[in-house]
Amino acid sequence: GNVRGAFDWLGYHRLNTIYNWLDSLVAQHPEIVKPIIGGSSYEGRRIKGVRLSYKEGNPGIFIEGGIHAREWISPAVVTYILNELILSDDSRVRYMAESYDWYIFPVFNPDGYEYTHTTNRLWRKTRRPTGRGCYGADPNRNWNFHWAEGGVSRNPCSEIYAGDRPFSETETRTMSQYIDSIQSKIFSYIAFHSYSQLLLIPYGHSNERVSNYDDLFQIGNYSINALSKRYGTRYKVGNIVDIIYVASGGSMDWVRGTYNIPVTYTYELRDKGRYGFILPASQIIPTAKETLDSLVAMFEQAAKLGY
Ligand code: PAY
Ligand code: ZN
Repeated sequence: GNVRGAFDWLGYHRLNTIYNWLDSLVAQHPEIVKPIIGGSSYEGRRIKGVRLSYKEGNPGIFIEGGIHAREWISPAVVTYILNELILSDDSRVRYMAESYDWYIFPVFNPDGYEYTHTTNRLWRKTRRPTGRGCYGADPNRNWNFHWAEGGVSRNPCSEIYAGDRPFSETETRTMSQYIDSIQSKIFSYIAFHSYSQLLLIPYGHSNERVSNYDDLFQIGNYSINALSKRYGTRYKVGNIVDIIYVASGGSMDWVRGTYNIPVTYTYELRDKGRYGFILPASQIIPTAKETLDSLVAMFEQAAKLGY
């Protein structure tokens, strides 16, 4: 059963269910929620999002979910956060919700996401035929910033295939064009992946630190400290190369490197490998609640540091 019509956080949902729910938000809250078709997929699906705004001209925060198909907790957490930004009556959540303009896209890779529901639960990539009978590029290796420098494969059958060239994939090309059109309105870009319980700071192509690394590290530590308070869930903060591995061509790195957007993080959500990508649905709400706690702390601390 679910409490708010056809949508809940008790299970993982198909793309159409998520999209219908986004439409229902627009219908129910037309003054604050506007629909956005940010891009499209190889198989012709739309990459749907919303803009949530209580006051024209607030600084913008972009939220990316579901770029990797099998990381189901990502769209689930992103939709939960969107719902809370609209309906929560917690004063800190309300303040955050109403102080920023939110660009929220729960599923960046709709073809892959559907494929994980119909055919192969552990699919990661997009679904374009890439040669040798293989399908898909890694949509988090295909962005045009230090493309294919490391932590990628040029083999079209690999899980981390970088694509034929930067933005060879419909999803990354179209979403990059959308992001380009709104980049002057955003100061923050947050991507949600799973799993590993990490809060990642750019970059992934080298261990070069971004200019405000010390600020991002400090804000990040406030954020994961707040995250741990509710259930004791432990995260680590750091540069991608230092705390996970080399991975070039990711979306966050492109946004940071191209536009110098200052507050950029990638979450690796629960867990640390016990269930991995197959995180039980009973963990959606706890994961989403602790993640929302961390976002509140993140943007409070960022504001204190002048962001
Ligand atoms: O920019 O987020 C980044 C790079 C790191 C992620 C990546 O490989 O794109 C980390 C992995 C991910 O979420 O895709 C971690 C998971 C466990 C994996 O598939 O290796
Ligand atoms: Zn991922």
